[in-house]
Amino acid sequence: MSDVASIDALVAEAEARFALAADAASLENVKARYLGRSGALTELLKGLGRLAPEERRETGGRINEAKARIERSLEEQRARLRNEALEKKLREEAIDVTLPGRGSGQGGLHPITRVRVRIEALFHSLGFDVAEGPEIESDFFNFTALNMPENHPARSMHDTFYVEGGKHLLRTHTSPIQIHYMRSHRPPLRVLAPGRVYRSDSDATHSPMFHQVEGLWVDEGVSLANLKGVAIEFLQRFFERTDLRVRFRPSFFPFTEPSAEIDMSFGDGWLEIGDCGMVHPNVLRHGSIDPQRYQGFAFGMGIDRLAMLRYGVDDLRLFFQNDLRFLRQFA
Ligand code: 2U9
Repeated sequence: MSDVASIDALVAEAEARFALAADAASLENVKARYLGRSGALTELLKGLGRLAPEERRETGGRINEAKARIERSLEEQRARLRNEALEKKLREEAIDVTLPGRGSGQGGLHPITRVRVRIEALFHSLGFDVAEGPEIESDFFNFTALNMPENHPARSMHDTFYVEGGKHLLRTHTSPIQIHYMRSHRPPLRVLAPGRVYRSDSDATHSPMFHQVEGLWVDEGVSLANLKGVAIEFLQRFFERTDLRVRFRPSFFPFTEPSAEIDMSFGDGWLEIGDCGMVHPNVLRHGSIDPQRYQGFAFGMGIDRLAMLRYGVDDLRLFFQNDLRFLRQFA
């Protein structure tokens, strides 16, 4: 069993089997048959004891040589399997760097954003600060501070989304921003308050979420004349028409007294574009401002409506459908 021919045959058999192994696990399994504790070589070495000393040394040498050849073959086959695995991984994860890219669009500002930024810039040039506030407001800041106490009928004209039992709500106008601003700034103050507002209302000209911009100017001796001056200046600049005429129609809002609606000339007629008035003394008081010493005017406009007029869009909903064919026209 331990003659030259059978040892060579054993080595050849091991080499052949190693070469057939398809993966590392089966190669290590095959290895055990030859090099393991009860493998073929170990069995051969055990048999040495039965041989004469002279023969034992020679056969022992051949067995060790065979062991070295088998180990070398094992190492080669391990390397082969490592290479095959790597080649496979490289093939599967190949990236064709010559393919044309998908392209990355430039992007652009939403038309509502463009109009808001334009309004902010115009008022900034008239000395107005721009302020923001939370979209979830307390009942107090959205209504009570604006001279609409509990059960005031004007509250029901705002189709309000209430959250968590009625103490908080999605703001129905941006006016609470100015209440916060008055409480944290001393007059004289000029502030613009743009932002998203919410009312449960939906058709071609009403969206449950829309955008308002309001302005507030508080100082000693501020009058309706200042209000008219600012409104006319803004509208003429916004629509880039120095011949634009502006008309004030008496109206009513709980937070202003007197109050007016602002119309601008449009073709042969008039178009309502905003609302305004002198800030009600109760509202100044809620803003920690002494109405005996200070007066103020306030105004409000719909940003979406200004955008529809500026861009000639006839359906408000187009602004909120995120159809790129529509949006790309403004980029
Ligand atoms: C404070 C005091 C007064 C802001 C004003 C309006 C009139 C108004 C509408 C315009 C069209 C809402 O977007 S719209 O639907 N705006 O009716 N807002 S005066 O008055 C204020 C604001 C804040 C502290």
